[in-house]
Amino acid sequence: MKLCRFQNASGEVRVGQIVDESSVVDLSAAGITSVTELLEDENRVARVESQSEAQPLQLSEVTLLTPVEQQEVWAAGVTYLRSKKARMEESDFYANAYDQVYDAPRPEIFFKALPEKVVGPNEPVGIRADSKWNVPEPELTLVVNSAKELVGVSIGNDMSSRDIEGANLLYLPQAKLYDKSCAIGPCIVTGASEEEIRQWTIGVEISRQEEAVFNGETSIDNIKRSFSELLDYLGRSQSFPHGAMLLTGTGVVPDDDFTLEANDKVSITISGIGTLNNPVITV
Ligand code: DO4
Ligand code: MG
Repeated sequence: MKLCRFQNASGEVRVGQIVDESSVVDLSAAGITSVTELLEDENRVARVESQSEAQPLQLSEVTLLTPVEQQEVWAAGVTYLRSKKARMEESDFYANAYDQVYDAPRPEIFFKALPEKVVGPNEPVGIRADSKWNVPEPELTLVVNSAKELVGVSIGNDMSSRDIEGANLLYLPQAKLYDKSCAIGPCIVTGASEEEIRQWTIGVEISRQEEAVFNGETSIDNIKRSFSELLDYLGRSQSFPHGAMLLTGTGVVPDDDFTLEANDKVSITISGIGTLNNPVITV
């Protein structure tokens, strides 16, 4: 089941079920007004299916929004070998930290974004004005409810300033968390098991003036740690009254001579979910 938030032609925000590539069913007639509330409900499948006869809207007539409402957004790091290698290369003095965290029992997990810093489909993601080396990080995003149960997955972009991150590990929050530094969408897929999700691929294409300037893809199965392991550490000693999102790390990193520019377009595709498209601006 693909759940989304959208704005209809009258400007009202609704929760919907994407039923095929071009249509979405407005779930407000089933009393569903928030994604968060639906993810709390054990009977969500039946509630959504109660609208299966409803007349769908064309996706082209609505504006998809990020599915993030009040959830905290966190991110795991150095969960793919590719990420470990890239980080060790960018950081002369701290390479050892990345090497060690890849194999350590405790994963790297950091706070990524407040909901107001998260953008949705087709909204601009930001590159920092004080950074010279910026990349998108395409990441499978785990969605948990307030019971810390995995209730869905989405697509995330952990926008990162590699020069700031590489200059000093203590600058990580500045490299990772600023206006428009995270995109999540276009929907939340519920009901898929970890085994199924691990069969999916994740890829990114970056285009500049309509020309592709970077393409890369990997398998979700290359994530070193299990989803339950990541969620276990995320949920230790903290509660999430509205649920949370956890980006699971990147396995696709452009070569070191690549940096994003304003007006580039970033398209991240996860085979079982869809595509998240965002233009780039300087913030
Ligand atoms: O430690 C730096 C960040 C790692 C990260 O964001 C990733 O591996 O995706
Ligand atoms: Mg990342």
